[in-house]
Amino acid sequence: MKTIAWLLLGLSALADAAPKPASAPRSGPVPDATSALIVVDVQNCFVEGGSLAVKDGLAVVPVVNRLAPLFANVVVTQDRHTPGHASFASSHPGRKPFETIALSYGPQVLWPDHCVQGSDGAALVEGLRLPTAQLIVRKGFHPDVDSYSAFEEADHRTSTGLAAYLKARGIRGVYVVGLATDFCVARTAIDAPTAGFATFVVEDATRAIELDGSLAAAMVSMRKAGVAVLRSADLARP
Ligand code: VGL
Ligand code: ZN
Repeated sequence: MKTIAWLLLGLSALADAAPKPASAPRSGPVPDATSALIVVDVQNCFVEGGSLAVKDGLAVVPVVNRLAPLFANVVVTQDRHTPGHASFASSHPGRKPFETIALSYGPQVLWPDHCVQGSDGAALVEGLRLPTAQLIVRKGFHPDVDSYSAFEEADHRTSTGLAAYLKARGIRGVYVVGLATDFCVARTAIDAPTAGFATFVVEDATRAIELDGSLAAAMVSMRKAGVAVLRSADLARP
């Protein structure tokens, strides 16, 4: 038993030591002129020290920065709430953050105050390097309606205009990264195939809030919607 364990350990050490080809063959999709990278909500309020900090949120920054140069089209989203927004627990007397309540458009998780328009928390994380970003979509700015998705607000009626913008620019595939995997990344990714886009989520360029199994549920919903989940190492240079 012990011998087998050492043998396996030895084999894996050998594999680690084996020289890797300079450009390892990659099996994943190749971003081209018809692809867009959508960088979701990489904002101060969602990273370490923020009012709705996602565990390890800053870890997405170097991965996103490495991915961005592979894309001719980069779109950024920002959660931008009014003070006293309906998604804030503080707007509902007696309610606490992370409880769910019924709003006119359906169930709404209540959050700590976050990403208030004009606040430092709403600003993009400083280390984000997206010099070629061509559009910033701000969402969640209607006082009574939340918007996790970059395509459509939570009332499922109000469009952000993003699908039309991307189509007008000839985009056919979107790669979604950022924060948080189980809320704004997932909702954006889930809406994209319906809008007609081939959709990928680059998993290691996202981090989750994780509320009562929300990450597992989001992964199931994304797969059901036809979203392909991959890792940044799978992406080939165009
Ligand atoms: C988000 C909760 C509330 C997100 C935004 O960006 O995932 N989550 N507002
Ligand atoms: Zn929000």
